[in-house]
Amino acid sequence: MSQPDPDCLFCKIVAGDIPAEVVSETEHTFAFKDINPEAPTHVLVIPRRHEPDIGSLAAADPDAAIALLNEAKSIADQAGNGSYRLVFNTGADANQTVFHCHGHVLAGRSMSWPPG
Ligand code: D5M
Repeated sequence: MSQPDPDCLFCKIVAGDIPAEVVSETEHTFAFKDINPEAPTHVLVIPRRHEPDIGSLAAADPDAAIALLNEAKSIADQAGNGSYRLVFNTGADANQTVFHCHGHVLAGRSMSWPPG
């Protein structure tokens, strides 16, 4: 099992050291509302273990990666009509700013494509 990163914002949220609006907790995942919501539903679903991105998580702990995808769907199902966007910004050029894997669950409004 990987250790929490003491410098990681999202590890601190999982540990309860930084407050968050918690949406769900499971064995492998932790979900909370994004502090800067871009849609009526904007929830971050993260693995409890510290991995920098979804590819690293899938390689290191496939069960946790699958659990994260299942939890994202569960949150989206509660949000509305079945339409949602699940985004994993990966790498600085893709606008990843927190390097603890997280999926953005966005729902509750119509969306355009491509993203900016
Ligand atoms: O997304 C990182 C996301 O993390 C961004 O949408 C803001 C959100 N964020 C940052 N700090 C917090 C706290 N403290 N609570 C809730 N949400 C937070 P990225 O894909 O890395 O750009």
